[in-house]
Amino acid sequence: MPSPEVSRVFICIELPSSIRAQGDELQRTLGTLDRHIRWVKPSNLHLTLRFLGEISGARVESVCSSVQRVASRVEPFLVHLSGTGCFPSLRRPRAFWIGVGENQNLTHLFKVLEDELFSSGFAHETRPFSPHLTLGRIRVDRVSARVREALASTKFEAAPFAVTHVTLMQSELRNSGSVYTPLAQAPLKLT
Ligand code: 3AM
Repeated sequence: MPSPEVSRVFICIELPSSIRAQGDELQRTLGTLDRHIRWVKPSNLHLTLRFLGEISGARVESVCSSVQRVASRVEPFLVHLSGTGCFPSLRRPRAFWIGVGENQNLTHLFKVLEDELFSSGFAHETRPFSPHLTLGRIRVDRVSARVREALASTKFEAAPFAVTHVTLMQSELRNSGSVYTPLAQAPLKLT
């Protein structure tokens, strides 16, 4: 039986309400496009840095410390969300996302975090870091040409926002959808 101590967690950047509202607006525009697209609740929109999966309570404590240590060494920076796309491809879209403009500060934060997690016993992430904001997940293998074209032609542009903290998030998978609970919100280095 799984221990109640185990939590499914990931590390992310939470978004300001203005960005979540813009995501919500785009979801509403595309809302009726295809019944197989499950939209992420606007309050759940986030930018994933690292998914850690199920870890023990003791490890959660250790990751909280790691996240805090990393955050205290990285200065706040801006993120510019722009454009949309699909994973793994537009031909077989499983996730529909908003893109993140080229951002060395974000890549640096990911690398520092990755090194810190490796030092505390986590295996390196094998997939390349490709920051994105998942707006919706698509529950079929193929979508129609009409849906593909609509996704391909969707534009998104937001004003840059300041990243001021990093969050360790718990994710509980319920029938009604994922429930996210912040376990630690670590402020970036005060300048
Ligand atoms: O919201 P995005 O897509 O950036 O895709 C999942 C989500 O990221 C990802 O972790 C975030 C919170 O759920 N995720 C879920 N399961 C995963 C897995 N097994 C995963 N990433 C990698 N491996």
